[in-house]
Amino acid sequence: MKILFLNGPNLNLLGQREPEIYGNTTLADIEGKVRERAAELKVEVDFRQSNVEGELVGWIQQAKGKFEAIVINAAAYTHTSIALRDAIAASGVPTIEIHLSNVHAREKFRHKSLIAPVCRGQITGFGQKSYILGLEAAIDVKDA
Ligand code: CA2
Repeated sequence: MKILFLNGPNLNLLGQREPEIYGNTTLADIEGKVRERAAELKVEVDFRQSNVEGELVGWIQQAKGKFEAIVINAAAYTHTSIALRDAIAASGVPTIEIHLSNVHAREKFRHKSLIAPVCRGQITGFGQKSYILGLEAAIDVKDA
């Protein structure tokens, strides 16, 4: 089984800015933890980040037939991107939405996710553990 992890804008800055919200862990650290758990669970992962909406859309479009699930932290595009929502819906690949912070406990504009209705579920607020929970959820949706 292959699972595609997608990370949206500014997540490349993790561990360098706003540690009070996002912690000191870098995206590379998180990728390492995801890869460790994926090895235990005997699944393959591809882990990508982009600050460009169209690049994320392209990766989602190409996922069909190559990946059995997508785990996405769309970052700020979660709250703005109809393009990402349409790409997820069109791909037919089961997709799990994840967030480091609890978006529902933050500013009102973060409470709305445009991608949530086309995702299988949302994991939000568990820090880097959200990625591990996303991985486990992705394996579960494939078995469901
Ligand atoms: O909590 C999450 O994972 C978010 O997806 C993170 C996004 C935010 O826009 C979402 O509402 C919730 C922000 C990612 C940017 O991360 C930064 C990390 C360090 C410094 C600046 C931004």
